[in-house]
Amino acid sequence: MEEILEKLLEAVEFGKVDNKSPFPPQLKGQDGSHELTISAIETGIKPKQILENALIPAMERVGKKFSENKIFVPQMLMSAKAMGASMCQLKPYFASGEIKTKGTFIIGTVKGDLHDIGKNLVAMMVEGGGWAIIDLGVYVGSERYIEAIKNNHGAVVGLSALLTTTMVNMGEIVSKIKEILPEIKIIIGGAPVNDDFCQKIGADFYAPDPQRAVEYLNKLAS
Ligand code: B1M
Repeated sequence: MEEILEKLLEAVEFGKVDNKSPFPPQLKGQDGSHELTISAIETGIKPKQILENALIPAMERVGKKFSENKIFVPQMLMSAKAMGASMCQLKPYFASGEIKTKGTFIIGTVKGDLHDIGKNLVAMMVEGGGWAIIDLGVYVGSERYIEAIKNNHGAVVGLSALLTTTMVNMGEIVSKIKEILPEIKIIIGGAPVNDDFCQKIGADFYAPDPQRAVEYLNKLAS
């Protein structure tokens, strides 16, 4: 059991999706996260163990290496893809309630902005950290955030913006959410925003990268 989870951890950490995938070269010809997750389930390993002993630690390693500039966006995307292949096999267990999530994270790129690469990375890392994700996509205005929050009691909200022009929209969305639902925790991120801006608009936390978002969320959940 240990061996298969170690292999799965390695596959996700280094972005090996399936046995046909040529990336990463050092794992060429070996099973990827897709096959390893299926084998783990067939061997009788509980989905919760797969998540907690392979996927979450793998994404923690990836997040840490990314924060420390030891890996870059392409490697992180491959890891996220490998994690996604594994999560596809685990989804039915989430749906049945056999795996409990730490909470729900609603994420979107703010109105006026269609950059979604960073937002998608954050969503995948947070999902890998054991959270249920509601991805509202791009061009998201306050009404859609508020509707999603009302439908998901206790959820945490994440806003992403990549344009200096859409930072203004981010501020307006935070104000509208806090006006109606002041207890909701809001994380902001994206290249043009920073901690000062976060405080200025009344958001709760600025995450410079996905790992910092995961760490903040896990503190909220503990
Ligand atoms: Co656009 N674009 N773009 N673009 N684009 C930038 C952002 C820009 C800096 C390029 C430049 O001029 N040098 C510039 C913005 C300038 C500014 O406002 N200061 C720019 C512009 C101007 C534009 C257009 C206006 C161009 C035009 O049409 N004239 C237009 C805007 C369209 C719109 O949104 N309405 C536009 C369009 C596009 C494309 C469609 C072509 C494409 C987007 C494709 C897509 O996302 N699906 C695109 C791209 C790819 C870029 C660059 C090249 C790359 C952005 C990216 O994905 N980075 C970018 C220049 C650059 O950065 N070199 C640029 C990688 C990504 C992983 O990083 O999103 O920062 P990032 O996410 C990071 C962190 O910020 C953080 O985690 C991620 C990982 O560390 N993070 C969060 C992000 N969200 C978070 C949320 C969190 C926590 C952390 O919690 C909720």
